Amino acid sequence: MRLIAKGNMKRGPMVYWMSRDQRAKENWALLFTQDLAQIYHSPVIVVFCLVPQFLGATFRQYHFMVEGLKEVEKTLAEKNIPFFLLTGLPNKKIPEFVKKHKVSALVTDFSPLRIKKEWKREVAQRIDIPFYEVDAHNIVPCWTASPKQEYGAYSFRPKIHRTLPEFLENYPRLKRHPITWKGEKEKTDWGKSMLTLKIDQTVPPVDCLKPGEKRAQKILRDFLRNKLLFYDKDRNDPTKDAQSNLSPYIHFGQISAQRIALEVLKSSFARELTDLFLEELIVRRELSDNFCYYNPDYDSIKAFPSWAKETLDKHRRDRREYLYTQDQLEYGHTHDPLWNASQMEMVKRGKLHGYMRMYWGKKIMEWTESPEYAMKIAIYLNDKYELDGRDPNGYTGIAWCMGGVHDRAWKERDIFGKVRYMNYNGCKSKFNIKTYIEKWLN
Ligand code: FO1
Repeated sequence: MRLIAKGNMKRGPMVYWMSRDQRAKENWALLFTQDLAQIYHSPVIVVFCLVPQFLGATFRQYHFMVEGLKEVEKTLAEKNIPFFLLTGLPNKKIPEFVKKHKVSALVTDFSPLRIKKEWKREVAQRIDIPFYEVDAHNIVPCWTASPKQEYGAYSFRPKIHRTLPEFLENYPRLKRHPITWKGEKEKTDWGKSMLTLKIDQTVPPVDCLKPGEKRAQKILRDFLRNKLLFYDKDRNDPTKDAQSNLSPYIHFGQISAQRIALEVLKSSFARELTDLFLEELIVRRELSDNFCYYNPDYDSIKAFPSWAKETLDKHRRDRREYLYTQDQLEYGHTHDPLWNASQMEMVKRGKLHGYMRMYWGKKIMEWTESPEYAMKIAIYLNDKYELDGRDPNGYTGIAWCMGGVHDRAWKERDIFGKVRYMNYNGCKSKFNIKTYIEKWLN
């Protein structure tokens, strides 16, 4: 927890402005708000500000998020904590709410993205009460793990492992709040709130991943019981459903990485197996928050390491054997059925397999006229179709593909220069390509 802005407490409720960590249980930001409220004998209120559009999110992501929020409202009500859904921009709606209800202090969760930094700054300028920020998303708070942008997992891993024991602890229970809020509270009108959205309604919800805290716990149990054992063998095989499928739930905060890590460590699996999964879940994921937090250009080629910018510049004019437009890529109309299948998996399932994400990104780089255009298309498609789009993990993964972020230089070649190359044969050795193509291209 850290104090964003000082101020004088008022006599009203303590408020948690929920944004990234959309869960009632095991949420450090909410637990901190409740602690504050108990010290000052105040009620607790949770507000969520539903914005009309958010970085290209479509109906697919908003639906997943709102269904999860409905569950949050129910769970909070059982704990005597009212949930307010505000619609509009937080820089206006949050200060209004604070003034109207004479809020004592405001708490919010942490996101490394530019948009959340702006929201926080503008809210802080418009309120005069204490304003706290709690990193409820990472196990080791982003600003504690490292004070600067890390070069790669190798430099970040020791820092995480050194501080992990202090933070990887069990959560206290969210108590039924002893002080009831006496103010008026009309019933949340979810339908009416959804009408305020100005989003692309043509991307449908996915039916294979149902939203919500309870469903996330079920998927975690299923992963531990049926998949973790095969994780090292099958995790890179997109024809097998061997990944955890937890990333959309983590993205919306419907489950915490801390809970997942605690359950994996409690399981009786061999350490080298769990270490592999925890490397992805903890080191790689927190490294992506580190990258986005300390590098404001995380969605541009400006964020690439200098060796990558140099080598890509040198190869800007290399002949591209294939050149595709955004539409051709979006509809999977390239010469490569494997790549087309990966695009269709993203469109249909809303979650492209982790291994295929690399091939998918590398080929966009190879088949477009510039690294800038490649980044723009990859981010656009990822954020339009992926349930976990707009996530630091996504921006970092794309920057890894296009510009060697957190990677090293490789043997120089056309177009990529010294940025790591991936090809069809690389996939052939990993899994049955024909099976994968049949699965997604019919
Ligand atoms: N956060 C909000 O506070 N309000 C929103 O209306 C909102 C919409 C939204 C839609 C898609 C999506 O992927 C994320 C969205 N978020 C929203 C932000 C999200 O919860 C995180 O805060 C960000 O992803 C930052 O990591």
